[in-house]
Amino acid sequence: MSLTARKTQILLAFGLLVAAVLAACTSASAPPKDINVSLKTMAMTLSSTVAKAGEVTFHIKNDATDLKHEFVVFKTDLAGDKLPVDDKGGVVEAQLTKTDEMEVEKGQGGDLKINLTPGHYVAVCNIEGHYKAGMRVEFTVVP
Ligand SMILES: [Cu+2]
Repeated sequence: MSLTARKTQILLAFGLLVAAVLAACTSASAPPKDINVSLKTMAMTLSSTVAKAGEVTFHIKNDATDLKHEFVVFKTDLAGDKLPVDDKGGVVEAQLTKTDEMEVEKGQGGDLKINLTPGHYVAVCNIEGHYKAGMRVEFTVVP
């Protein structure tokens, strides 16, 4: 084999390796079935705002050092800041479709598994005043 052919072969092999790595990276960014949830006074963040339909596990951590918080998940087409509230600012859960919820003491954590169908969801902390103070986040479940 000539030196040129050998070089071509090496370049081809390298190209295939790059393509394989790129493909692996692409599949790694597919919607997750595990989502990390951080609760703070007064904020809520998710490691991903897109999830894959089916059993989704929320790994919840209450990162606050002062208060207990909740993670309550509603399936709704309403925007995160447009949920029905009572005169104390609490979300009226009876007017919504609640999938599940978990309370987490300050500094503690826990896993919550929920079977989710495709659609739009809003998660909130429904301890009095916390929703209005900003403890809410929207996410989408895709097929
Ligand atoms: Cu809260």
